[in-house]
Amino acid sequence: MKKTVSLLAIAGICNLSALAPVHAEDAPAPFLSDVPHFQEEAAAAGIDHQYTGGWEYFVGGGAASFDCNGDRKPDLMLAGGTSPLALYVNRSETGGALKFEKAAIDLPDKELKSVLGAYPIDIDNDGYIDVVLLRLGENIILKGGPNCTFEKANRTFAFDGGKEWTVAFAATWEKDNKYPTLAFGNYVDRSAPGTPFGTCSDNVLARPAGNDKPDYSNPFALHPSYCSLSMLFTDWNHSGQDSLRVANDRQYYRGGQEQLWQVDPGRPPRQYTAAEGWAALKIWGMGIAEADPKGNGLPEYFITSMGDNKLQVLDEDADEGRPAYRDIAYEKGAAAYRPYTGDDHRPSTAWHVQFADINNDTNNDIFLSKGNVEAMPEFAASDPNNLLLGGFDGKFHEKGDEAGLALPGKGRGAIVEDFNNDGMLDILVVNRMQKAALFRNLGAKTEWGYRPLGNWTEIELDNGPVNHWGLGATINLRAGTLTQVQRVQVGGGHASGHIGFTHFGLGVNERAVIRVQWPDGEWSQPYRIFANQHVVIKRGKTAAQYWFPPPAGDHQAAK
Ligand SMILES: [Ca+2]
Ligand SMILES: [Ca+2]
Ligand SMILES: [Ca+2]
Ligand SMILES: [Ca+2]
Repeated sequence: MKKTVSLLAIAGICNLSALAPVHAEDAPAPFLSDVPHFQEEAAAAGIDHQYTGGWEYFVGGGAASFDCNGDRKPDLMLAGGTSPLALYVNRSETGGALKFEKAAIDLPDKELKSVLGAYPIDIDNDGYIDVVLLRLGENIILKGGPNCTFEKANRTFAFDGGKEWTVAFAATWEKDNKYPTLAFGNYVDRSAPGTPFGTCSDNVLARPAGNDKPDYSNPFALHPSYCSLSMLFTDWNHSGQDSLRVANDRQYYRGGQEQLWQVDPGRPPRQYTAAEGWAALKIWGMGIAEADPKGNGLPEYFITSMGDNKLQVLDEDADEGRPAYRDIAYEKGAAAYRPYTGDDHRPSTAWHVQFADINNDTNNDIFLSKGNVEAMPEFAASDPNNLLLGGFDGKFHEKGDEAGLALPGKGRGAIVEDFNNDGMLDILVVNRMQKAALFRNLGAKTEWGYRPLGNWTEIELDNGPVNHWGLGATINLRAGTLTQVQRVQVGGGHASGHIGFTHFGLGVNERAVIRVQWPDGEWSQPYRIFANQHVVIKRGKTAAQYWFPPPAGDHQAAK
């Protein structure tokens, strides 16, 4: 009898271990912070938009978020594929329901179409944010003007938009340059023999010349290129010098891998090699984002893919100064390799990735957009977006379902942004062949309604007349005993980017101290600020300024 019991017990244990989760992320752990609750309100907000098209539009579907009319409310430009590019001007009241008004873009109908992605950046330093449109065919630089007007500036900026299939973009101001360096990531070359497999167009690095206006007439081909879907200028080794990280789609390249290019001023770019520590990684690279949770200037990278995603950290066992990375996605609970809800257990397909403190508890969170490429049978057809909330246990906790984000859709590009200036980040997701979703963050759900999440601050930088928005600047924020670091960047994600306020969660802290490392490396003085305010930091000024959004009901200011 005793023997039987123990055998059963052993059998039970064996069965349990056979069923036991292989990865730590499956083990439930208590999550002690607030879970934000989102309400989908695209239709009510006036956004009626789809990203459409055939094979060439399986990828892309991006969005740009930036202020085009000077009211500091982020406006939206959404890629439409075979549908036209759409501009939505933000009319949301502070803390209220999200509201957008569709506005015209003065471009021929043909040029409004075939847009895959959009990134905002003030290329010519005139104070109006311009938009780089990534297209199937000629890429277009839209020069911004007053009151959300735009004009095509390819000729003005001596920019050749090419005819490639462009999905990726990143920009940086190289040392002492007046204008930004632009990197374009191209996908399959559809005109090459044998296409689509093994026929990737070269990516392009466009460095600026010109003094009165930018001149991009001398682009550099980044060869070899491997069907890129995302790029990010990043100072991976804390050298003060950006490199270019590229995510590539193994579906179409042959003999390719993920890439890191050394981009030193005045010198041709050069790929980091295996001899230097760069390890070949072959994934379906769709999107990149970086964060610096240790605050040591050595970023971690999230790279989206099909199946398991990657969270890379510099390998501490490798020699210093070598770009050798270790994947910690599983140990951190961030692999997000299959749907976390519903009954479709096939692997996921992830696209946009963004780090942000979405519940304002001071821990960095991750938003991932997801959706099947089209109807790939090996991958989940119902594939909800992820909200991975950072826990005080150092791990990420899947809360997309509880947060109200697990709606059906075919996510592509996305924007995580505070659209109604209430200090809580909202989320826009562009869906393929389905309507875009707009999620308003209502705060933490309680028995009596919603209460605000933790404290927060949103910081806008003014770096001066050149690179006004301070791309490449690092914001260090100390609150209590905690330091948080964020870098101001345009690039990465999936075909989507934003310029504007940088958001920080402050938890229970009621004040914080900010220091900015400006793009040229100079450190600002410390600025002391109070929580729950919008802050503008002008380079060289001794005090930070507050910006107060118009109170709800103030229609005068919402003009
Ligand atoms: Ca605006
Ligand atoms: Ca401009
Ligand atoms: Ca958080
Ligand atoms: Ca908000």
